[in-house]
Amino acid sequence: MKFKTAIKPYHAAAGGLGSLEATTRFVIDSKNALKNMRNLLRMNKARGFDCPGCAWGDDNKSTFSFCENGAKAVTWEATRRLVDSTFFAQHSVSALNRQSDYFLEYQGRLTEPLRYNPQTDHYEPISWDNALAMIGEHIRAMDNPNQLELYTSGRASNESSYLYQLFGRMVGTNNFPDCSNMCHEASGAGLKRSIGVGKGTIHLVDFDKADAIFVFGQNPGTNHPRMLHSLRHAADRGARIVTFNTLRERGLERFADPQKPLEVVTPMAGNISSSYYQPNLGGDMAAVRGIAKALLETQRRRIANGESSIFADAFIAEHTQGIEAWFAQIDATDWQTIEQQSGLSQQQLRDAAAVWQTAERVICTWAMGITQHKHSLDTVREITNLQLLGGHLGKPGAGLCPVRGHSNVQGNRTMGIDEKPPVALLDSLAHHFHFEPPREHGHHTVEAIQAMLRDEVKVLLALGGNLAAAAPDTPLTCEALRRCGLTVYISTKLNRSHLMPGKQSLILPTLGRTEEDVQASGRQFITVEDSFSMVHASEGIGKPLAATQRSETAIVARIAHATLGTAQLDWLALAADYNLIRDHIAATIPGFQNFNARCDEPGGFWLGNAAAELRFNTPSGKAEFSAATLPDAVCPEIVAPFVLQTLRSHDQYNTTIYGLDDRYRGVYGQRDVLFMHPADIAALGLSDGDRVDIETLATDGVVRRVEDFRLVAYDIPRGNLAAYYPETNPLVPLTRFGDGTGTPTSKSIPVGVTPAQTRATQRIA
Ligand SMILES: Nc1nc2c(c(=O)[nH]1)N[C@H]1C(S)=C(S)[C@@H](COP(=O)(O)OP(=O)(O)OC[C@H]3O[C@@H](n4cnc5c(=O)[nH]c(N)nc54)[C@H](O)[C@@H]3O)O[C@H]1N2
Ligand SMILES: Nc1nc2c(c(=O)[nH]1)N[C@H]1C(S)=C(S)[C@@H](COP(=O)(O)OP(=O)(O)OC[C@H]3O[C@@H](n4cnc5c(=O)[nH]c(N)nc54)[C@H](O)[C@@H]3O)O[C@H]1N2
Ligand SMILES: [Mo]
Repeated sequence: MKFKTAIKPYHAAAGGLGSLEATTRFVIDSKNALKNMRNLLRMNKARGFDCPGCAWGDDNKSTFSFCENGAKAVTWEATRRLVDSTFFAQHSVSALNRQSDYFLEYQGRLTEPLRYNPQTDHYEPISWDNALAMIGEHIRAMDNPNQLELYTSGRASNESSYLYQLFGRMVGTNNFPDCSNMCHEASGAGLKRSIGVGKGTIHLVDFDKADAIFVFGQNPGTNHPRMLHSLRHAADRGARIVTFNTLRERGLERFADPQKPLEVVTPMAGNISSSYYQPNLGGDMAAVRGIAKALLETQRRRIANGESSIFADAFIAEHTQGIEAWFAQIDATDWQTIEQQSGLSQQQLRDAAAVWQTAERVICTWAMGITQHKHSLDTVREITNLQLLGGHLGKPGAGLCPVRGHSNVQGNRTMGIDEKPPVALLDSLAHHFHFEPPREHGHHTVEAIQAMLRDEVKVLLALGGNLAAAAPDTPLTCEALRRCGLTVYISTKLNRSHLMPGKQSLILPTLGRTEEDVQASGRQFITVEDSFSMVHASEGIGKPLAATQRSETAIVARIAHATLGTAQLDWLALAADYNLIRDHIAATIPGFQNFNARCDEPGGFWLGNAAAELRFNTPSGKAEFSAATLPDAVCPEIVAPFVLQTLRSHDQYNTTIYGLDDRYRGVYGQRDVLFMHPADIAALGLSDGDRVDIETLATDGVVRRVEDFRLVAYDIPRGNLAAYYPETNPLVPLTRFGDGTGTPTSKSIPVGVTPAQTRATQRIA
C-alpha cells in the first residue's frame, strides 16, 4: 500500500465514514476481497470465528459484529500473498533485517516449515518430520528442564495452550513467559490480592445498566472499537462517562456508529465522555486517591451534620476488611502531593468524586495506561478500593473491568499458561495425568530474556508472538534470542524474531483463527475466553493457503509427541480430535464441567467469578482494601525533563504494522513521531515538525537512544510525551519493571530530548 506523509488534525468523530473507508481499503488490498467479505460476515457470530483483534465481548445481536480494526486483523491474516522457500532463497536473513516491520509482515503468510542455515544466512525448507525430530532431540538433550522456555502470545486457543502447558510441565518446567507479563499482569495480580480472582467481575450487559463508567488509561477507539458501542449506548441513555487519559483521544470524545447509515452520512455522532481528565503519566493512583480523599471529607462532614452515609456501609462491614488502614493512608496523603503527582487539580478530582457519589452503579475499566508503570499493582488495587467503598461489586451495572488485549490472553491464563501456577492447578494436573509437575516458579518474560542472556536457555518455543519487537531493550533482547540453542517460532507471518535466530532456528507455519481446521476426526473448532469470562467456540471457514500449514494445536501435540513419545499421553490422538482435549480441560480446570456439551450454547457460557458473587478467595475470606503509600514519583530513581509513554497507532496490532497512518491523531504515512505539548516544544527552542533524538535517562550506564523523530505538537500535559511502540522499544529498560508484576514500564520512561544529530535513512519500506 502507498502512504502519503502528513500531519493533519482529525476533527470528525471516531468511527463513521473514515472507518468504512479504511475497512474497504484493507479488504481490497488483501488481494482476497471475496473471501474476506465472507469472513467478516461470519465474525463473532454464534457459528463463526472469534475476532482475533481484541478481547472485547460479543452481543451476537447486530448484523455486523466487527469493527474497522477487527476487519484489518482478519484481512491481514486472510491475504493471498505468501512467503515460501522461493522468497527465502531470494532474501538472506541479514538483508531482511534491514527491512521495516511493516515490510516483513506485508510479504504474506508463511506456508512451509523452515530451518535457518547459518552457512548461507538463509532460511531453507525442512520437512515437518525432520523439524519435529530436531525439536525433540534438543529438548531431550538438555541437562535441566528449566533450560526450556515456552513463550505464549495471547491469540493461542484454549486447546493449544492447554496442551502447551501440559507438555512444558511434563518436561518439568514452569517457564511460561507470555505476552500477559508485558500487559495486564498488574490487573491479574492486583485483583487477586484485593478480591481473590484476577479477572474482571462484570458482564457485557452491565454497560447497559451503569450510571457512571470511569475509563482509565485506555484508547478504545483504536484498541477496543466495539467497546465504543457500549460506551455510546450508555452515554446516550444518560450515564456519565468519566475518562482519565493523558492524551486527548478522539474515540473517547465523539463516536459515529459505522453500522448506522444515518450516522455515517450526517453529523449525528454522539458524545462519549462527559468529563475528560488528562493526568500525568503514572498519575492515576494519585488521582484515585484524590477522589477518595474528596469523598472521605464529604462523608465526615455529612456524618457530623447527621446526614446519611455516602459509602456502602453494610457492604463494607460484611464483605471487606482493612478500610481503616486505607483511610489512614488517605489522611496521610496531602492534596499538594495528589495534585502534583496526578497533574489534576483538587477541584477536578472533587468533580469526579461528585459523579461517583451520585451514581448508584459504577463500572471502572482500564488497560495499559494503568498496567505498564512501576506502581501498577498498587494502582489497580486503589481503583478496586474505590469500587469497594461504594459496594460496586456483586450487583448489576457495577464492577471492575480490566479490558484485556489479545483475544484469548485471559483464556491462556485460565488454561495454566502461568509461570507462578496456583497449587490447585498443579494438584489437579498431577491427579488427573498421574505425574509430578514442577512446583517451583518459572520465568516471566523479563526473567526469560535475562536467562537467555546468561546462556541458560537451550530451547525457546514461541507459540505465536514477536518477542524481538515486543520486549524491552530491543538490541539486548535480540542478542538474548540469538544466544538460545534452538529457537522455534510457531507463526502465521514473518516477523523480527525470526530474523534473530538462535544457534539453530525453525519457523513452523500455522493456520490462523479464520481458517478451516480439519483433523483425522473431521472439522475442528477451538474455544476462547473474552474479557467477561465468556467461553465460546470459534470455527474458521477459510481454506488454508497451503497443505503444509498445520493448526497450532496439532503442532503443539506433535512437538510433545516428538519429545515425550506416548508413555504418558497419546498426544496424536488429542490432535486428531479436540473434543478429547476439552474432556481433559473439563476434568482439570474449574468452571469447565461438561465443556464439550456447553460449547453449543449460543454466545458461549460464563465461567463464573466468585468475587462477582461476593465470595472472596483471599486469606481473610473478604475483599481486602489495600493501604499502599503513593510512590515518591513516577520515576523516583532519576530526575528527568520528560516522561515518555509508548503506545499503539490506529494502524497496528502490537508489533504488526498494518499501515503508516494514525488517523484519529492526525498522523499519516509515518511512525517516527514524538507527541509533545506546544509549550515544551517552544521551551526546547524547537518547532513543531523539527526532528529530535530521544534518550532514556537511566542510572545503569546503558545508552538507550532512538534517533530522528518528528515532533508533533499535541494536546498532552507538559512534561509528558508519547511515541509509538515498537519503534521506541529500544528506550524501554529491561531492568525496570512493575513492583510485584515484572511488567516493563513502557508507559513511564524517563527521557531527554535533543535536536536530531543526523537524519536517519528512510526507515519505511
Ligand atoms: N487495533 C488494535 N487493537 C488492539 C491492539 C492493537 O495493537 N491494535 N492491542 C491489543 C492489546 S495486546 C492490548 S494490551 C490492548 C491495549 O489497549 P490500550 O491500553 O488502549 O493501548 P495503548 O495504545 O497502549 O494505549 C494506552 C492508552 O492509555 C493512555 N495512557 C498511557 N499512560 C497513561 C497513564 O499513565 N494514565 C492514563 N490515565 N492514561 C494513560 C494513552 O494515552 C492511551 O490512550 O489493545 C488490544 N487491542
Ligand atoms: N514499548 C511497549 N512494548 C510493549 C507494549 C507497549 O504498550 N509498549 N505492549 C505490550 C503488550 S500489551 C503486549 S500484549 C505484547 C505483545 O507481544 P506479542 O504477543 O509477542 O506480539 P504480537 O505483535 O501480538 O505478535 C505478532 C506475531 O504473532 C504471530 N501470529 C499472529 N497471529 C497468530 C496466530 O493465530 N497464531 C500464531 N501462532 N501466531 C500468530 C505473527 O507471526 C505475528 O508476527 O507487547 C508488549 N510490548
Ligand atoms: Mo496486551
